[in-house]
Amino acid sequence: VLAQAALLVVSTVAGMAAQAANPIVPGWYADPEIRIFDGRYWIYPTYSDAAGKPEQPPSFNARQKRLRAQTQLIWEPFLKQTFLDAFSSPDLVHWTRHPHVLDVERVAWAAYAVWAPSAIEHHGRYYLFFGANDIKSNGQLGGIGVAVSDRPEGPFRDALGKPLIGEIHNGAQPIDQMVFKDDDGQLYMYYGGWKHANVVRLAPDLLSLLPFPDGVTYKEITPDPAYVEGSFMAKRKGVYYLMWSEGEWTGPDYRVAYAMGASPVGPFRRIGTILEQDARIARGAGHHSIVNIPGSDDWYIAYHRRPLNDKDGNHRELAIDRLYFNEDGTIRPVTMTSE
Ligand code: FUB
Repeated sequence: VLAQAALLVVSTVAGMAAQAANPIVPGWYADPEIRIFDGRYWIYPTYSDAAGKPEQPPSFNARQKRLRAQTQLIWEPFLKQTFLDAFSSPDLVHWTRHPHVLDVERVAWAAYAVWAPSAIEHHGRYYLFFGANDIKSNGQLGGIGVAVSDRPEGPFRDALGKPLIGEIHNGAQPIDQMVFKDDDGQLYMYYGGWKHANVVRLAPDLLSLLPFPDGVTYKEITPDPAYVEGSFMAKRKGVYYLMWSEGEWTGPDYRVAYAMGASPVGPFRRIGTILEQDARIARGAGHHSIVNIPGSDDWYIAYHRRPLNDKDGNHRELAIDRLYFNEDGTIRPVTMTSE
């Protein structure tokens, strides 16, 4: 299913093999964001292994103990999620792992639950926005951070020494950020869990927020009561597509829905779902991103899903499938594949 991409990508690599299998890489990963940097595809996912059972809590090192005290959590299933790997490919078929592009050891305020990175190139530097610490309420340490590198494979260094967004605005949990550059160069960041989505404008340094002309910094854009998390923005033929995940993140019905709008800040009109479980292949398919093959109108969706027989909520794997638009700009339901 991915073979055509090898022919179309603006890459110097030619004649790649024809078959790619889903999952695209071994191991537990989730929340993949797919990007193109210098003619190469990049995927930045969450490392998604589980920490163990509540009755058998893992041991903490001194740094984790100190940070856990600040985040007020007793036990967390996300304690192994302390780093981010990235994957790169010339053709969407052959993937190279880039281990530990970000590690909490290099982020003073982050301890675990390092989630859902969003990467963007800006004036020759690479910015990696990430969530950490899974904060539960205001006053706890955690939120959305930003790290910088001269290369897409990192290592990324925390740029602020604290979260860029560490508080709850409009009821939105500060996770699942996605940075989008519009055609006029303005950078927006979409984010939010707990059934609320916000959009903010990034200042030109990408390290601070720029209020909107109406003075509001955090604009709520929750597109639908079913919205849960994992917002993603794409633009095609002048139309803005706000996409997100619905359902329980550990459940089989986790899915992807989308809305369309004429502006990056909405209003957005919900159209429907585009990715759902397939009882023959995998369940819990969600938290996605999409990519356009340069020079074409061919699109792919990267997402995570659960193997049919795996019971651990954190065990998710990465897949890529084709995404097709209809003539009227709506999106066809994705056919999940194993290859
Ligand atoms: O991977 C950790 C969390 O699970 C993400 O932030 C959510 O979107 C869900 O996929």
